[in-house]
Amino acid sequence: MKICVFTDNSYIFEGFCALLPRFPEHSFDFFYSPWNGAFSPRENFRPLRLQAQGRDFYDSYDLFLSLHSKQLFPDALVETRPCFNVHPGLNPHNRGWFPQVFSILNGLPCGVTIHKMDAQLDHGPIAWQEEVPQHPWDTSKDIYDRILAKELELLDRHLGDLLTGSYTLTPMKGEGNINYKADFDALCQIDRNEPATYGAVIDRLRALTHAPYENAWFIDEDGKKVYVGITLRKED
Ligand code: 0FX
Repeated sequence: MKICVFTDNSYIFEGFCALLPRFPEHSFDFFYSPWNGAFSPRENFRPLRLQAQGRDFYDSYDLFLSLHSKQLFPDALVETRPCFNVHPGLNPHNRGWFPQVFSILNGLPCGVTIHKMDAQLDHGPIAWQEEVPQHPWDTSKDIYDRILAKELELLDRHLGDLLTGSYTLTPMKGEGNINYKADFDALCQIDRNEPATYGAVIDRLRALTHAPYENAWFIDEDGKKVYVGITLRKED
């Protein structure tokens, strides 16, 4: 089988590659987004704009995988070829951008979903999914690290099943909700005059604390951004 993998996440890429010696009968080609400055071309891992590809490219693979690819898979691809997405969220909850950030704020569950892709974002019947725990002392980074570990655990357990077609697809339980990058950007701007409970403030800062990123900010008297994060520690 010839498999085409699009990824923009180095941690998942490395973890996925570590599984491949178990599947010598299959061949894998890897691509990343041309605007992804974190990667540079190497053998079998090249930048490629998926939107610029056509039918010949689609037909040259048996299976397409998105491992945190920042590129939207074209409708013509997902509607005609088997495409699976490894998504860092528990569909249908908080589909889209940075699911765990929004789970901290709206209390919906988070986790990992491996699903067949259709033309909608993070949407389609589910092959495997698992929730990860979230606690009141977690930041976005704490939950995200758990999600990444769970993604590799599910891939370790199920990649063989995916490659042999040994899975059952289950429809999503409803359409859920969806968040976009603009929703995340709006959260980052803190209005110091906005009334809020301590609980809401702590949750907003937990959701936006994710080293090494500086997310939450307010503007000071000099018109400069001041970045804000939070530290939480539960007693032993
Ligand atoms: O690769 P990824 O973990 O995933 C994101 C989306 O959440 C996912 O739904 C989509 N399928 C995928 C293609 O893109 O994104 P990342 O590596 O850019 O960010 C990882 C985490 O880092 C994110 O969940 C929150 C945090 N982060 C990231 C950026 C860029 C921040 O807190 N601030 C930021 O500015």
